[in-house]
Amino acid sequence: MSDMDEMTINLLLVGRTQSGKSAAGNKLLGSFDFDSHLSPSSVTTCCSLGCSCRIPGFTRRNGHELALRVHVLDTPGYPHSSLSKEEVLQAVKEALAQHFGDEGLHLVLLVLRADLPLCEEENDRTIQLVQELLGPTWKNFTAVLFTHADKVQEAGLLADEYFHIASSTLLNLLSSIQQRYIFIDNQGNTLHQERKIVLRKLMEFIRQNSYQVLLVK
Ligand SMILES: Nc1nc2c(ncn2[C@@H]2O[C@H](COP(=O)(O)OP(=O)(O)OP(=O)(O)O)[C@@H](O)[C@H]2O)c(=O)[nH]1
Ligand SMILES: [Mg+2]
Repeated sequence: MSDMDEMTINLLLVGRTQSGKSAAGNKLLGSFDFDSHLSPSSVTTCCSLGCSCRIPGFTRRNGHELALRVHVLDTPGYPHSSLSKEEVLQAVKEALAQHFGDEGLHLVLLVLRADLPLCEEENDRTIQLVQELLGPTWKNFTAVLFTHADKVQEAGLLADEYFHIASSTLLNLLSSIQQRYIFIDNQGNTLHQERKIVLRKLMEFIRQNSYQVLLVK
């Protein structure tokens, strides 16, 4: 909380390289802060913080109307095409301490491509990284952010059907984080209204977690 009439939410993006982390960060911020493009090598090689403009009258808390500010920490993917696991871990730990060391972290967004199967080996690697970053309470602060929702839609898959045929690895992951997930399409032009819907859903996850923050010093 940064002001009496304003709330700031601190978000961390993690996930495999080229999953759409930076594009998702831009969408959440309503900006183009992060370099995002198709590449046969990892684009993001260091952590960077993006801060949104103030969104007036976004939410209410204890009977008061509050504006919202969004802080997003974009990170190098893991596995990465040129950084080792230790290098990614070190970079993210330092950035977390630098940017969210005082205020804490509200939510980790584990970015997965909705159009690719989640396999056990990949999931184990990512979860291990998240655990090493955040400690044993990581599950309370993690939500899955599915990118490439446009591809799923193009394939004519509805949400029920998607989860009916999804891998057991994915279903187990979602169950372990109390079904906190959101689908986004980073491809088209982001409408202001669409961004608000995504942010409202994230705020709901944060509210359900009693606005707790994870201290990452
Ligand atoms: N169709 C579609 N393409 C997407 C979506 N999200 C990201 N992309 C594309 O995927 C590619 C990689 O996106 P990035 O945002 O750079 O992904 P990243 O995870 O930050 O990648 P690294 O920094 O290399 O680890 C880009 O060409 C994006 O346009 C999406 O929701 N739908
Ligand atoms: Mg990136």
